[in-house]
Amino acid sequence: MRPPVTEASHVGSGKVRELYALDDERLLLVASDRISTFDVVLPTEIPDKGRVLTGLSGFWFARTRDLVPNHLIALREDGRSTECRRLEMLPIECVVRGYLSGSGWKDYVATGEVCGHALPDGLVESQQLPRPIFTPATKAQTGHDENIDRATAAELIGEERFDEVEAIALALYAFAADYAHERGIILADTKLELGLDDEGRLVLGDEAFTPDSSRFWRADGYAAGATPPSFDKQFVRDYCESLGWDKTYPGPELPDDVVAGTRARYVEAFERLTGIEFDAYLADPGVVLR
Ligand code: Q0N
Repeated sequence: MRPPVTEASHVGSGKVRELYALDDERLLLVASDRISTFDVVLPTEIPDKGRVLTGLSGFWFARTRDLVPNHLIALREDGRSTECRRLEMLPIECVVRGYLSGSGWKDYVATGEVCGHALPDGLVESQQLPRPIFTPATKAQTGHDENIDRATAAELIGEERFDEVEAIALALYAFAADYAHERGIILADTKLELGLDDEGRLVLGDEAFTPDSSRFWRADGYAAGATPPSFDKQFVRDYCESLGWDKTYPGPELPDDVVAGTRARYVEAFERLTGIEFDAYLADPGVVLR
């Protein structure tokens, strides 16, 4: 993607986002319209996906700043770029799970535990946990993040910091999961990234409570014992499965109806969660911060 500011140097990229330096203290986080499924970035973009995710993150940052400060400085007029404070990111992914899915479910089946949390016997896939659990992971440079227990995470960030991070992550999840549930969406789990500011205070960075960083399920129709359809990516997954694609690069082009249906799901998630019309966000991204 072309740097949006010529003086800004590219400092990092994820599968679907880019990070540029604005100056010593500030970064620009740009969310593209790229979409990944089965860990592969597809050649077809979903129009406005990056704006939906940027708007949702801004919305949550504005509503959780009393729980923990965050890196947001400003949303740009393009709706997809966030000016943010430069942090020293912690070397762990801060994952909270309220439901048993993905790697949490896999680990439970194999060991009866997730990240050292012993869980009751007999849980089924996608079941709600007795209480949400903090399940940190390493940040893999390539391949998959690896779930780690308290002792391993504490080696990376220290015991005291671990306790602080766990409490913050659980409080953030509880807030967002309650909020989403009142609007018909289950926040099954979420991945947060925390960093330290120049005075050593914990600050929430990256994106927060977006469909890319979290598992969103429709509350109506939710049932434990299977994998609920993904709120946002189900059309894409179903289409990819129908092709018999082997899930290696390059992924398939998406037909127009799959693109349109998927864009509609992202916009629906935005509007249900924020209560704001997406067109109002496009006209003035600042609406999500008020
Ligand atoms: C940072 N990552 C995670 C975006 C996500 N505020 C910050 N200060 C310093 N570093 C980071 C942030 C933030 N956010 C976060 N990497 C660096 C991964 N990136 C990959 C590129 O897209």
